[in-house]
Amino acid sequence: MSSISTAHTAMASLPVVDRPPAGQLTERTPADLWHMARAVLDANWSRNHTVPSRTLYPHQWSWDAAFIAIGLARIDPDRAWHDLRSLFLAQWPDGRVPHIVFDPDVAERDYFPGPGFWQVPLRRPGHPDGTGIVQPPAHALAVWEIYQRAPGPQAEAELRWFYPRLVAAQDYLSSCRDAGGNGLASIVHPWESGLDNSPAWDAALAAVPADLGVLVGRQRHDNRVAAAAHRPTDEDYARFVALALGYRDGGYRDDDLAARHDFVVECPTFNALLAAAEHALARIAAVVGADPAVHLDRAARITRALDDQLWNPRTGMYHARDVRTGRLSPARCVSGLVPLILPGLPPDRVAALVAAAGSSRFGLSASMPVASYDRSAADFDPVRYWRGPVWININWLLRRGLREHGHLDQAETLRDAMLELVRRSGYYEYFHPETGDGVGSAAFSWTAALVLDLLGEGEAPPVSGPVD
Ligand code: 9WN
Repeated sequence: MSSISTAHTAMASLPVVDRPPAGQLTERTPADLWHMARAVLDANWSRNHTVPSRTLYPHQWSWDAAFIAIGLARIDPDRAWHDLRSLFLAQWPDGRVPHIVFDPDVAERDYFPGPGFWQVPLRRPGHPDGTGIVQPPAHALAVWEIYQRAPGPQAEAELRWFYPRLVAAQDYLSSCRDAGGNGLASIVHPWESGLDNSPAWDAALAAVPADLGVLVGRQRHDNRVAAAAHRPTDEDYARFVALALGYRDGGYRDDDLAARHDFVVECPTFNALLAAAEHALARIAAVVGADPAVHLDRAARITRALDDQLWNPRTGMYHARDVRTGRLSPARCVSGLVPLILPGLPPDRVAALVAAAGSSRFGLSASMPVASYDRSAADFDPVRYWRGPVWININWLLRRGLREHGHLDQAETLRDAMLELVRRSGYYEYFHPETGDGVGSAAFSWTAALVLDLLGEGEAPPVSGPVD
């Protein structure tokens, strides 16, 4: 596997240290961070893909793969292409990209729910097994990023391989998953959001029975390798399992979802990434000789639908919408700020989202990135995942949004805050929003990958508007 040459690669490898002695913390230079990030990604490489974490997540995850590829593109574009391709080998004939692609060498007991639970019926000979649910469509964005790092004939061949697959994935989400009939994609499970345990789902989940009986005879794996206080409660896990079983036992069908399924929700981050993917596809189309206009049109329509359906003028941010009741979730979650990544957003929305990110509710400052949930909420929880902690992937997206709309100073503040966090604490899965301590998995791939991307940035101009 080839490696791009950078000044960084010549330096000696540093050991990956999860939590080094305090004296070493202030000594970490950007070059140290670069080496440590590479070491995390190397240690998490498994045959043809990168696992998010050796302990908690021993398979390949969908949106993780996109973020990981963006970082790999900074050090080894071949490996980035290879990693992302292995995810798409598990794409379903209907276009959906599974949220997990299972490594056949990992035992069923080492992750729950594994392939035996999902019983995916549509196996293609020679293709890996995955789940039947999806995750946010960040892949077109990743494909365009890798291409930009190392353009050329080989990268163009990759674009030609990915383009029809990415289009099929978008078609699936935009048609089969438009359960509300309003131009937005619905998720059928909190796991599909990637922000699994966010308070954004609480209102919709309240209608799903928490029958602990579904956990009998099934062993949670996450609680065995991570602190229970950091993970979803058993009640929520029972709901997660029941929803997955319901969708599975319905044959993973998407017809009449709002009537048949217990959780059908439009998520602002998911739909923002759906629209951002169309912007990326427009750029890819221009290289592979397809029509960019179709994608720009779709991007504009999704952006309009998102703004029409999910904006709450009272809070000045976007909220998840329960398709079954038509109600917006009352919770102010970071998922409602991510539409900032969209070029076509009305200026007043941009101003409100930037203000919310910098407000005491989300707390962007020179020393701390944006929290995942409203810090002033009574149920704000600094360690339970997605209910308060800081995540690097979401902040990376927010920074992209700030740059997109010309808020370059805040974007730099956010970059510095992210780098400071990993310098102090290491490449954790997420971070305590007050102390900055690392929480969750210690050597987490997307944190390392996106920091590589931040460190590798030159003086490039702000990212992407739509193609001209
Ligand atoms: C379930 C792998 C994934 C991320 C999600 C994160 C977490 C899994 C879990 O880990 O979800 O898919 O068991 O909690 O919430 O965003 O993709 O890193």
